[in-house]
Amino acid sequence: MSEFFPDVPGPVPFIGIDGEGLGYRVYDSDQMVGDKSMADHLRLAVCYWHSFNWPGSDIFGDGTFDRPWLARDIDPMRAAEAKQDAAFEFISKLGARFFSFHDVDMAPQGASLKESRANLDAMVDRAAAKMSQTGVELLWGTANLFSHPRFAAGAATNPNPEVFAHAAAQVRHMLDATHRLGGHNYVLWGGREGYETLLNTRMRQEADQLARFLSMVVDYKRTIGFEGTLLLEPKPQEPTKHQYDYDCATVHGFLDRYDLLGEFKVNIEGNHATLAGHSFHHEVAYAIDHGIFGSIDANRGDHQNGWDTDQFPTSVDELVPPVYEILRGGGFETGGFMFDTKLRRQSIDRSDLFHGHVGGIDALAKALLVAHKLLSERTLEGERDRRYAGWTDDLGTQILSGSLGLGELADRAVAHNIDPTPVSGGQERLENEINHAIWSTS
Ligand code: XUL
Ligand code: CO
Repeated sequence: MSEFFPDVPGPVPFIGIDGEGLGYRVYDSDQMVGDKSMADHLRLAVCYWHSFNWPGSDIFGDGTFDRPWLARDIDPMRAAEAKQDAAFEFISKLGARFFSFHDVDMAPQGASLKESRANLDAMVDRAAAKMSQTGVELLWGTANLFSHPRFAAGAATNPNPEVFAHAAAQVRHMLDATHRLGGHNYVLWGGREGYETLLNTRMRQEADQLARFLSMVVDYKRTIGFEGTLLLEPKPQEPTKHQYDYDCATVHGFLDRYDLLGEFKVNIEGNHATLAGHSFHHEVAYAIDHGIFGSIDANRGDHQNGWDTDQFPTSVDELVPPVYEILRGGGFETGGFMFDTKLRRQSIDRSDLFHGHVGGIDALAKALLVAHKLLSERTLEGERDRRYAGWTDDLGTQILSGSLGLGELADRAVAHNIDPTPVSGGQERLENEINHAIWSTS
C-alpha cells in the first residue's frame, strides 16, 4: 500500500526549541510534568472529519484540498478505505494516541439504514485491525445528525417523531461501533437541536424530546455495558440561529432539570466558548467547578470573525488559563485534547496537515508546562485561598451551613457594626504573574 504522506517518512520527531524542519519543539511525549508524561496529560486526538472528510470547500467556494478519496467517480467503499488508510498513516506519524469520528466520516451512507449499518460495520472492522496494528485508540465516536436534509429541523428535537426514530437508529449503531472499538467516550453535539424561528417552535416540547432521547442513550449504554463517558458538546448557534446546548451552564441546568446529572459530562470546544460570548477559560472553569468536565475540542476562533473558524490552537496566552483549570481539577479522566481543527483553504500541501497539528500540540505542551508551574507554586491558588479565607472562618461557615437566618445575621451585623474594608482584587499583578510564568518556563 502506498503512503499518502511520503514527505513525512516516519514519526514526527522531537527536535527541541532550536530544531529545524518538521518536528516538535516543545512536545516531548515522554517528558514528565509532575507525575505524568506530556502524552498522558494531553491525551491528543485527531478528528477524522475536518482532516480527511472535508475537501476544503466553504459556502462560496469548492474544495481546494488534495483528498483523492473525495472524488465523485470512485466506488464509495474503496474511497472509504483509502481515506482510512491515510487517516491512520497520519495519526501514527503524528504520534497522537487517539482519534474521533462520526459515522458518516468513516463509511458511506447507503440507500437504507440497514445498508448504512452494513457499510459502517465493514469499515469499523477494518478500523479495529488498524487500531491494533498501530496502537491508536478511539477517544470518542459520534453520529452525524445534522448534515442530511432530514435533520434540517433537528434530530431529537424535530417536530416529526420519525426523524427522532431515524436519529435513534444512527445513535444506537454508533454507540455499538464505539463500544466495539473500545471508545473512551461518546459525544452528542446537537448541531440542529435548536430553532431557526420561534414563530413555528414549541421550546418546551423540544426540550422534553431532547431529554427523552438522552435518557434512551443512557439506558442503551447500560444495556450494552459501554463504560465510556457520555459527553454533550455545547455550542450557542451555527448552523441554527439558536442551539439549546448553548454553553456549559445551560447544559448543566438542563441536565439537572431532567434528572440526568451524573450521566453526562461536557465536551468543551474553544471556538464554541467564544461564540457563546465567553472565554474558553470561563467554560472550562465552569465545568471543572460543577463536576461536569469531560473533554476538549481543541481549536480557536478568529477575533475578527463571528463564526466557527476551527483554527489550530496556537496562542499560548489563550491556552494557559483553561489548561491551568484542567490541571487544577486533576486532569482528564476519559477525555483528551481532540483537534477539532480545520486547515485554511489555501493550505493545500499534504504536509500542512502536519504543520497545523504540530504547532497546536506544541502550544498545548507549552501551556501545560506553564500551568504546572503556576499550580505547583500555588500562584493563583494562594491568592484564591487568601481572597476567600473569611468563608472558612466562623462567620463564613455559619452562613454557608444554614445555621444563621437573615434576621440573625442582620442582627449580628448591626450589633458588631460590621463594616469591612475593601481589598484589591490584584488583577494586573496576577496577569503579570501569568506572563512571567510564560516567559520563564522552558
Ligand atoms: C461542530 C463541531 C462538531 C462536533 C462533533 O461545530 O464541533 O464537529 O465536535 O459533531
Ligand atoms: Co467540536
